[in-house]
Amino acid sequence: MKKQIKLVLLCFIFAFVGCEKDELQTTESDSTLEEIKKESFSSTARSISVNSESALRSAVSSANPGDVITISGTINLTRTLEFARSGTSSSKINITGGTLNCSGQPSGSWGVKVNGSYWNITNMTIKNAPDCGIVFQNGGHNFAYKVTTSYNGDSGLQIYNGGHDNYIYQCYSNDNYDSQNGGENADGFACKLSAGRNNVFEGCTAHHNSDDGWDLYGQPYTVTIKNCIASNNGYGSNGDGNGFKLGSAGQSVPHTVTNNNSKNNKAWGYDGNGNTGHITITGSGGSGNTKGLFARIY
Ligand SMILES: [Ca+2]
Ligand SMILES: [Ca+2]
Ligand SMILES: [Ca+2]
Repeated sequence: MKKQIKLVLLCFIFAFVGCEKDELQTTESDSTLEEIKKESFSSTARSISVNSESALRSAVSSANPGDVITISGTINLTRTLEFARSGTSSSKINITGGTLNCSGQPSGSWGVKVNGSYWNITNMTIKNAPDCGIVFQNGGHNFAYKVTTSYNGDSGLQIYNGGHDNYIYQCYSNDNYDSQNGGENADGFACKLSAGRNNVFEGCTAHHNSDDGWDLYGQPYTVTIKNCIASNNGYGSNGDGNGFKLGSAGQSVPHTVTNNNSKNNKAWGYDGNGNTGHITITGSGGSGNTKGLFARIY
């Protein structure tokens, strides 16, 4: 209400300045105008610390560019937490710290869903979601740093459904397991089916996930994976167990997979999985994978 009154006042003053400039004399009017302009056009970034689900939801659903939301301790989520708002290229929305325990969510829920753009998500653990831990879709230009996804009921961190220009840096994904499918689906990191362009994973680790370490199944655009480690994946009885699954049959997508280490996975270290695109595999190696290091890499 206060904002509306100020807006009306602002419009009035603009009109006044435009039409009656000669008659506007006092410096007091000038300074009032400056003050109202300032308050109307710049949203003041907030720094908020939250330690409850309701406070977290409120901070996230009203987040503006530049905000810093700090999670303190562990918050138990009773349903999916959605990041729907967006920052800007020069002023991200920042959310950092804490643990989100998603075990109380309804069956089939993702722990966190990022539909907005320009979020910095840092130093956070997301665990025990019935389905994926965190899913990036629709939006883009999101940055995840030191995000750990563990013990979720599908992939730990997934990008799909148009999610683009996401940079996943030094994140950690382990022990994700879709027990209802015998572990057929839960990958450490999945960028698959329908993700957009320019997604990058750098310096991340996936281990002891029930299906694959990384999975680019059906991904139509080049994904970059560098300086990452996949180890001991494929623990589900139905798990495929590739360190890096780099596409699928019927595709020709040239992924870039540089300086990675794939070790002790149940199947292959690196499997093109029928993707006939040229995969640049420079500097990538590994050891101890049951089937071998490279399969169907062209
Ligand atoms: Ca699922
Ligand atoms: Ca699978
Ligand atoms: Ca998979």
